[in-house]
Amino acid sequence: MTAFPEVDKVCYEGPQSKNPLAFRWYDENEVVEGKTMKEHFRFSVAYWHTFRGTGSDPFGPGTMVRPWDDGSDSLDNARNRVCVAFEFMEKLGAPFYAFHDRDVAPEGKTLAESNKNLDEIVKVLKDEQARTGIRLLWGTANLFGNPRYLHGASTSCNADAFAFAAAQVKKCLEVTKELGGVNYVFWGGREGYQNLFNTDLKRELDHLGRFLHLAVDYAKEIGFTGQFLIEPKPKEPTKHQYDSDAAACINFLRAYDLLDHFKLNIETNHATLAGHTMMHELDYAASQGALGSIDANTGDMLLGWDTDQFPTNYYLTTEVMLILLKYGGLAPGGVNFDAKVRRESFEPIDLFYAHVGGMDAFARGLKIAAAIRADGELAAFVRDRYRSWDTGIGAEIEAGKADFKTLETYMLEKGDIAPNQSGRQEMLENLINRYV
Ligand code: XUL
Ligand code: CO
Repeated sequence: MTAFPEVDKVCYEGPQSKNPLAFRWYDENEVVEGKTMKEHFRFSVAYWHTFRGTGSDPFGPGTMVRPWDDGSDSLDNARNRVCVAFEFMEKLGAPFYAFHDRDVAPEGKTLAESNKNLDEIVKVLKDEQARTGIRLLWGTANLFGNPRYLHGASTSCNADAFAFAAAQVKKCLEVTKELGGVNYVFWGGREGYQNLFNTDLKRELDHLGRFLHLAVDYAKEIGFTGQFLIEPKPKEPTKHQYDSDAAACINFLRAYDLLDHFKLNIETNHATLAGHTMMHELDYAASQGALGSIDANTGDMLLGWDTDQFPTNYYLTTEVMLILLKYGGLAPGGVNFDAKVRRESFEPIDLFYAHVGGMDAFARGLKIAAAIRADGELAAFVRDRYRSWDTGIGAEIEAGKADFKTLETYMLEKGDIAPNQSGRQEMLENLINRYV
C-alpha cells in the first residue's frame, strides 16, 4: 500500500529542471563551505502540520483530503499514519522529523492511558526509524491543546496543571530519549497572559523557571543528552507570551540560571510577529551562543497572525544562511518545516510541492550566501566599517584599558571625533541583489 503513488523519490535534477517534484538546488551530496547540503540543513518534517493538519480555520472545518486517515482517534489509525509519514519523508529525502506527543498518539481518558497509547506508537516510530534511517530532530509535549491548560501549563494559577504538565514532559523526555531524539523543544504554548489584572506575573515566571529546572534534572537522571531548546513567540495564543523573542528568552534563561542548558529554536513567523526579522533573531541568539535550531516557515506581511507558510523567498533564505554560515551552522539543531499547506491546497501531492519548494529555497539561499562570502566584498566592508576599533583608542577600549577619565583626556586633546563615513546601505542592498 502506498499513500503517494504518484511520487517515487524526489531527486536533484538541477536548475534547468521544470519538474515540480524534483529539486533544482537541493543536492544533498553537494559540498558547500566544507559540508554537504544534507549536513548544513538537517531538514525535518513537522508531524503536526503535515500529518495532523486538517486545514480547518475559525470559519470552517478541515479541507484536507487524506485517504489513508480514517479521521478517528484510534491506535490503528495512529499506527497507519506513522507508516504514511515515513513513506512521505523517505520519498522526500528528509533526514529528520519532529513531533508533539499528542500528534503521534491519541490522548487517553487518563494520564496512564495516554502514556500507554504513546508507548504503542513509539514502537512503530522506532521500527520505521530503523527501517529508513530517518531520525528524530526533536520531541515536545503539547501543553496547550487540552482545556486543562486553559490558564497555561507551568505558569497556570492551578498547581495541578503544573503537575500534569510535569508528568507529560517526563514521559515525553523518556520517549524522545528512547527514539534517539537529538533535541527537546519547549514552546510556551499558553505560558503567558491575557490580562495582568488577574495575573501574578512574577510568580508565573518563577514557576516557569522551576519547571525547566525540573526538566533539566530529570534529563540528567535518565541520561537524556539531547539539546534543550526554547522557541520564542510573542503572542498567539495568549496576548503576551513570556518567551516573546530571543532577547526575552535569553534574559529569562540567564535570570533563572538555565542558560547552560538551553538554546533557542528560532521560527521565522514568530520573529516577524515580534516585530523583528528572522535575521535579527538568529544573529541575536547566535551572538549570545544560544542559536540551537530553526523552525522554518514564513508569515504573510498583510496578515497579522501566525500563518506558518512554506518559505519560498530566496532573499529570506539568503539572510538565514548568511547568519548560519557566519556562526558555523546548527547541529545538533536542524531546519524544521513548521509550515502548513494552505487550506486550498488540499491534495496529498501538495505536501510534496510545499516541502520540495522549501528545501530548494534554503539550498538556493545557501549557495547565494556562500557566493557572497567567497567574494568577500560584504565582509570587507563590515570589517572596514569598524576599523577604528582595531588600533588606537578603539583597541584600548575593547581591551578594557580605558576609563571615563582617560577617554575625557583623549577627547579634550583631540577636540572632536574622526569624521563618520557613509553606511552605504543602498550600495550593499544592491550588492546582495547581484547574487540573489
Ligand atoms: C506554534 C509552534 C509550535 C512549536 C512546537 O506556533 O511553532 O508548533 O514549534 O510546539
Ligand atoms: Co514552531
